[in-house]
Amino acid sequence: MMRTLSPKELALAVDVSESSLKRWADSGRIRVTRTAGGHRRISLPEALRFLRESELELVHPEVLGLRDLNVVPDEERGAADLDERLLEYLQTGQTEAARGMILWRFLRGESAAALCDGPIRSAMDSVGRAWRSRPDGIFIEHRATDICLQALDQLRLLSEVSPDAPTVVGGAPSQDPYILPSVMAATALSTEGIRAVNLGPDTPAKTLATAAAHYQAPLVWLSLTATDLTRVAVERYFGELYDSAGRRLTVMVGGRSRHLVRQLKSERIEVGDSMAELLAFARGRLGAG
Ligand code: B12
Repeated sequence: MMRTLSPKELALAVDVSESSLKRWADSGRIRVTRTAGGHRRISLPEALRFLRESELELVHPEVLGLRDLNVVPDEERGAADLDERLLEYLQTGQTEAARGMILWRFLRGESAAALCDGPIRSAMDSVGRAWRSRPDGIFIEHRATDICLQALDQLRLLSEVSPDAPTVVGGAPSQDPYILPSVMAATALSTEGIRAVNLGPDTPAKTLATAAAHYQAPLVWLSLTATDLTRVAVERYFGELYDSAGRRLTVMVGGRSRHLVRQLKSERIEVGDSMAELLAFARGRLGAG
């Protein structure tokens, strides 16, 4: 069960009066449900949506159970070099600070897609360049990946997706071990209300086809990153995918090795460079604006 808040709790968290909060609820600025006894209740995702769209500061995040935010010090909130701070947290293994920074930026109004395409992508790029030159590079790379996964999972947990929303499925193909890009895809979609089922790395074509059929997915995403993927292997993968699912499947491909599909002529394969593009394409497919 998703946690709900009383107007009093949310008022306390953002440091406004309970009566202001009730007024906003009654005017429809905040969506509320009612308990059997008629008391207003606000779901946590709805409280966060309201916060993201308002100018209000979350003064007491612990009231909402978002303790990570307390580790973003006040002086950091105005800093111009937020992206560099995030890189430092990822490089030095400051898990709570990195999670707090990403959550704080999300609540300040940045989308998950923008956070993935911007600061997280560029930080992981820097982390990835260090592995050759430092003996501890691979350890840092694995640790940073896990910290990003924790931060993105947190955003996913805080999003609200209707159970009967259309479902987009995706993952990375066989022999591709990369976890983060597909978690980014799932996070970018679900934080915008699009249900996303992530099958993760090393997903056989038949499995992806089974999931697409199960959910009658209007779109499948495929993230290609592994350095040893070949054009032939990718073509074989698509062959199997279409054999199992039928050619009507619409697939959006992205990731560092996305060039491998360039030869694959099909109007049902779209290539994208970013989570923003995935989100825009998914919205178009779902007719969601
Ligand atoms: C973590 C990591 C690993 C980990 C992965 C852990 C895990 N389980 O996930 C492990 C240890 C497996 C690994 C191994 C290797 N790695 Co590595 N790895 C990385 C690193 C640091 C981060 C990867 C990551 O998660 N990136 C985060 C995502 C966000 O970045 P992204 O892929 O660019 O995604 C963006 C877009 O491409 C797009 N996108 C992604 N997917 C999709 C999907 C759709 C549909 C759309 C529209 C868009 C889209 O949106 C994203 C956000 O903007 C990268 C550095 C980097 N720059 O990414 C190196 C990197 C990819 N690895 C590299 C190398 C060389 C290797 C190894 C060969 C090292 C070795 N000798 O063992 C092996 C090869 C493994 C293999 N089979 O390919 C090189 C690749 C160089 C090249 N030739 O392209 C990189 C670039 C590092 C470097 N600069 O040298 N790696």
